[in-house]
Amino acid sequence: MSRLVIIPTYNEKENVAAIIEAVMSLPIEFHVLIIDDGSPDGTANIVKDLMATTYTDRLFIVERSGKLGLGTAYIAGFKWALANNYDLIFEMDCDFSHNPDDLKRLATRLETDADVAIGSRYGRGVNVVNWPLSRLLMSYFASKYVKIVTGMPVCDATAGFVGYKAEVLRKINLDRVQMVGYGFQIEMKYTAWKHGFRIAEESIIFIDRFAVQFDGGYAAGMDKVQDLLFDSLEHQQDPGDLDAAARTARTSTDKHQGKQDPLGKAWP
Ligand SMILES: Nc1nc2c(ncn2[C@@H]2O[C@H](COP(=O)(O)OP(=O)(O)O)[C@@H](O)[C@H]2O)c(=O)[nH]1
Ligand SMILES: [Mg+2]
Repeated sequence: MSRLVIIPTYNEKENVAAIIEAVMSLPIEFHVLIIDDGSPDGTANIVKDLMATTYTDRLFIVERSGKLGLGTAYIAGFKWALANNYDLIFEMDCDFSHNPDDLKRLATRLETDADVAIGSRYGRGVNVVNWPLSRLLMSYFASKYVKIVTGMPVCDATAGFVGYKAEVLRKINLDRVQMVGYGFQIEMKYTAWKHGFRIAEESIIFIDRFAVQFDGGYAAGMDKVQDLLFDSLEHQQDPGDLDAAARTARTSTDKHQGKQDPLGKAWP
């Protein structure tokens, strides 16, 4: 089984070497793909040094010219992973809010009983450290809401720590994924589930790098989630009719322009 961890980076010079090292030291082999959006702090140079000196055949980078957002970073990473024939593909943040050690458990699920394995903050209670209560409530109830409306049996629909079997990513038409920001995370899971893939959740503890200020208000946030979700369902409801969806699909840059970070962040 070949395994690839996709890590999007924007100004991560403090973390990038350490997170690569942590993944490379795991007892099962993972390769790492960094998707860097022209970080002004020189993150890409640190990665390229490590590629040349230390991890010559296990570390890779895709450099994009500007900050293009997380959704498109993952899509670029997924396409690269499929083109390079990886079996298991993971997405993980660079800032240690996802513990690299948990990759082992996600990989085990994919190698035994799941097609999609989610590092879940809300599987057993709430396992988030360093978030203001407002952001936590928003994220928690967004996931509850998605579960109720879609019937998808997932406690953490917006999770960004996820492993996919390659066949899942091959089945989902990546060019047709509409959402960006946290809507992207919902849409990927929902589409996989509608295609009949098995989704498993492994409980993780999510530790944010620092407490961020949330000033948008809970109600405003829920409005955004509803908006994103209904938009997504409109286009993903019938995976059997993807061609029809294609005929009506808009590009991610027209209809969803400006929706990716309603309050400035790719959360919940
Ligand atoms: N390539 C790329 N990475 C990004 C972008 N925005 C954030 N990231 C990375 O995505 C991950 C999550 O971002 P972060 O700011 O920690 O979001 P939060 O944890 O949801 O508050 C980190 O590894 C960031 O460096 C972007 O526009 N492009
Ligand atoms: Mg973070």
